[in-house]
Amino acid sequence: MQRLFFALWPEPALRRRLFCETRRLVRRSGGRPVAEADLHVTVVFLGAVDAARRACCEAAAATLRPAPFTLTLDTVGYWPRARALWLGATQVPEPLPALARSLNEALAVCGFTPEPRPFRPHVTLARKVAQWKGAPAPAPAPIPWPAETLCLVESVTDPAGARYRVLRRWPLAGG
Ligand code: 2AM
Repeated sequence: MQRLFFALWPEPALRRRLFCETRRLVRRSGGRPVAEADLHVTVVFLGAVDAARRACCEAAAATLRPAPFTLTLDTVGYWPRARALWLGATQVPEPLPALARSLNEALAVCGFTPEPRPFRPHVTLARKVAQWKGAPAPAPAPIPWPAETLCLVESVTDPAGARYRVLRRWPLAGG
């Protein structure tokens, strides 16, 4: 079994920028930083999947013709229950929730039921953040993310926490 999810994965230059421009914020949060290499936006979380189901998920992803879009990350938030500090977008471009919806629909044939909670695209920056009041650290300047691929990612849990590995990519080409 593998623990899998679909995600947007930043290219190295964007990943660097996301990491550098949020470093001060993360330090102030007192939480455990997400490693630069692990920054991402989850589109659909799958959980533990065996080889046959993984093949089904890959076939499902290949049926999509998602449109490309730019996600502008311009806001910082904190979820107390998850104790997570995250970067998000005040304006989510419609092709992103449309991608999550169509992927969820395509995955139904593989036996998945869609996540009932509303889709809140975000980049988790730090975990185990005990408390976050926002001030005095301002949000970083807006960071545009031109999304060009959908990725299937494996989450590998080790004693230091989860690390991620991109397994496959599909272009967002539209049409
Ligand atoms: P998070 O960053 O907000 O924790 C791998 O775990 C990725 O899938 C993370 O980005 C995580 O979001 C997301 N995810 C969504 N639903 C999840 C769930 N039920 N369990 C674990 N991770 C989940």
